[in-house]
Amino acid sequence: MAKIIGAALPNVPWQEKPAGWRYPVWRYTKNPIITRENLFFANSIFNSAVVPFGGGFAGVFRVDTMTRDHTLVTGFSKDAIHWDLDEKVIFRGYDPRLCEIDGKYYLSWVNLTPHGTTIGVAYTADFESWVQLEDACYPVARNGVLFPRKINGEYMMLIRPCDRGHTPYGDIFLQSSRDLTYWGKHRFVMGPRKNWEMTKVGAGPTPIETDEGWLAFYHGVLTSCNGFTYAMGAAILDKDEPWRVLHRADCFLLAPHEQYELVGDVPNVVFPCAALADADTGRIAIYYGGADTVVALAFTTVDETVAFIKAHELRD
Ligand code: BMA
Repeated sequence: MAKIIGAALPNVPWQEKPAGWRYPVWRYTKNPIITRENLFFANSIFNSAVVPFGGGFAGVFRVDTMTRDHTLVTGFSKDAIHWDLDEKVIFRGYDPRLCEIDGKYYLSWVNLTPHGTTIGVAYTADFESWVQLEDACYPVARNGVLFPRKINGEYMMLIRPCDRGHTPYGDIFLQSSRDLTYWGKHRFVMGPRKNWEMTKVGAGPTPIETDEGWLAFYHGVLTSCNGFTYAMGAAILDKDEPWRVLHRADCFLLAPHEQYELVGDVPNVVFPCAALADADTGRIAIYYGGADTVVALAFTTVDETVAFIKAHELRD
């Protein structure tokens, strides 16, 4: 049985797997959990990040406004399902990720510069005041995802170099830093391999530490005659050298099949940005954007996902 290495989270949101469902990931029956109704002047609220905070939960939410500006706002919840969002914009940009390292909550996101997108980094203790650090990359990059602890004394971040547009390629790389300011030691992690992710891959939620290595959900993109289709895959990265992929599923674990994933501002998108995990039970709740319009929730357990990855191992 695979185990999560980390804190207990007895209030992780949860629904049992539906009877007869053979796949490792299942959706919350009341999806979507966040829509534009959650905030005045929102066109869409999607690709968002959440963490346990103060006995409840806090999050940073991607709100594309009615002027179609990309903004990030905070939100709070008691049960991680019903959220109160704040109208105050904390940063401009999109696709936030959150993780706690040594008692601080770090936000990484797609920061907008005149030269293209890069990875913004900031931290907070209270989700009220933020300290913004240097951008973690030169432009152009997206999908910057920090590991939730230092590895061999260094912070590590997954990144996805790209172009200024809707990039028709993309591999996941890793970079390291002693101080969250200077980044280097770039390593290739993974690129597209199978048809479902043939165009590009990008990191998803903060990796989850397990006794097998880092469980990393990610997104993979297929190009069809009708444009891009975004689905979620999963891999296990080496504990000490996380650029080494130990196991990787050859198929998606969640793809746009439900109406709120198929229909929206950008159809056919499942875009995972966060996961909550309970080390005691192995339960994992995955937060993902549906069709660039809403936030949805799905469930798995560490054991089911690890077993599925190994049963559907990517081979040459
Ligand atoms: C990517 C990002 C995501 C978005 C996806 C599909 O390039 O912009 O925010 O969900 O495209 O539009």
